[in-house]
Amino acid sequence: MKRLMMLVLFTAVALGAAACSGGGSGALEVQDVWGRNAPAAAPNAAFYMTIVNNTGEDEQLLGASVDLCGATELHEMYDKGNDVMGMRPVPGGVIDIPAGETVELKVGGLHVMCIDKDRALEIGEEIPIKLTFANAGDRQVTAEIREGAMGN
Ligand SMILES: [Cu+2]
Repeated sequence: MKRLMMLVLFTAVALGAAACSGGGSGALEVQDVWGRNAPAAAPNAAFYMTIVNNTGEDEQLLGASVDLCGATELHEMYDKGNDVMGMRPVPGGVIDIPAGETVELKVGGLHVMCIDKDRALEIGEEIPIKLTFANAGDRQVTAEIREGAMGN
């Protein structure tokens, strides 16, 4: 029994070491890209995603481009005071994704803002988005349109 415990311990330590030794060997991953459905009459839309930086280097999301959007900006929500939330372009125009960290673009926080879209976004459709990163360069991802409440 004691020997088994030692083996388990050793395995756990070995696995832990393997998991921690990944500096620079991992990839930049963009996961769970989605947006809310919106009628054609709504001028704007937002897209959300999770960006995982498993590389050993700090990364930055510099911008995004979506064909059906007249313009695309990286936005954040902020407290305007009196319980009112507003949104604005992120400071410096970029979103930092430090080495080893995960940054979520999510409802009520960071998002890709689609301005002057030219049509409706229907539930279930897939919208191609080109993301531009400082190190990884251009990355093509696909947003799934899901049903969502109106407003940000
Ligand atoms: Cu916005």
